[in-house]
Amino acid sequence: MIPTTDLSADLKKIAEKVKAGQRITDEEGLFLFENASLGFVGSLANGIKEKLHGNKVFFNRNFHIEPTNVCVFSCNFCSYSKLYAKREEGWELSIEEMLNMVKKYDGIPITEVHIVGGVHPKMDLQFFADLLKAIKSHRPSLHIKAFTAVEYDYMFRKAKVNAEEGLKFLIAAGLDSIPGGGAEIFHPEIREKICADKVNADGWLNIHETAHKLGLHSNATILYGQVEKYEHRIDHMRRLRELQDRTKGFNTFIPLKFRNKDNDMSNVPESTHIEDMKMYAIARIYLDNFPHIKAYWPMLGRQNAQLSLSFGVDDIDGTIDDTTKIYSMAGSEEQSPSMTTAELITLIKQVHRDPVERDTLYNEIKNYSSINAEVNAEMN
Ligand code: V47
Ligand code: SF4
Repeated sequence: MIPTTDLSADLKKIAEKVKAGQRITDEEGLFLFENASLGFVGSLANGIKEKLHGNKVFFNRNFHIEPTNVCVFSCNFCSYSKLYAKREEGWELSIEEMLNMVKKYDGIPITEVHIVGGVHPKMDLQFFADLLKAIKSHRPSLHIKAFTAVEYDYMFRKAKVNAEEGLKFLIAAGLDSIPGGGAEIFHPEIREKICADKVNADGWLNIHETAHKLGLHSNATILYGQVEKYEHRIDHMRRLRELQDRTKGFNTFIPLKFRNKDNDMSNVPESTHIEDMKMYAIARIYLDNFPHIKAYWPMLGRQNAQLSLSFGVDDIDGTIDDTTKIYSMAGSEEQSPSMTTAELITLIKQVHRDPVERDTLYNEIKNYSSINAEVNAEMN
């Protein structure tokens, strides 16, 4: 698109393209970030969301295990590993301790465990394969979504295996899919400033591409609202859109708002709520080949998660237990994130959407639109 001096005519052209189901260019994406009102992008994004998923909003029943906050890397935005470095709070869980966390959910109808943490020099490929095996042999039907590309890159290099060999080894042990963390911002100019020493963009994308080729699905994130510019957000999403064109392996895109408490970037102000909604909306518009856009409520807070459902978001993740520390330590609204299924359903219904419980791969488990959350005992 060649911008003219007539802003509203240029925006109208983009709107026509989007409504016709056409892909927008990088220049048009940037133009939206720089010139479009929140209402404009919100309405386009909501139109796409409703075309794809109607009035449905997805959630799942999951819990998190964070094996450790010890980390060999030193991302400047990370409050989590910082506390360990200052000897203020650190943990390293054994396989037995993590298995006991899984056992706590015996008889409770959760469908997913999400495992992610710091990169501990002693927790290696074999340790994690043993962990996956232990969980699978205790509860074979539990979907294991585990480890970011950052953790894989380190454990595979240490074990001297390539991505394909390492992933095959973990799939044999019980790995089912890969979460979206560690992507941050791919552009080297920003990556160098915020997380110089961990896997770069090509390494992150290669691990996800290899996983997709082996039949796994994965998610992708962006850490926005820190020192990046709009052009870096577009660059990030372009790399993901290109990979998705090749593999179709991504399920969902998750914008993660930078939180600034107790980390080395505390001087960087956090983005406004308006900026947050704009990020969701433009992600929904630009990433035309991603089936889902997720708002991670423990980081955004409940009300903003509700608001995001009018800005292109169709998924608000799950009933995460308070084992998730990466955000509470960085200053999110949710200091002890946990919601019952009934609370999640009520949250979605309050904004007149239809709550649908899904599994990790977005197979629908139950539509709660005509079920009264408060009186349904089986939901907690
Ligand atoms: O990669 C760390 C982020 C991510 C901060 O795939 C921060 O379903 C904001 O990726 N401010 C890990 N963000 C969490 C993650 C995730 C979460 C929920 C669902 C899924 C999924 C994936 O947390 C890291 C990093 O980008 N993070 N510190 C911070 N101060
Ligand atoms: Fe380590 Fe992840 Fe924190 Fe970076 S964001 S320091 S890789 S725990």
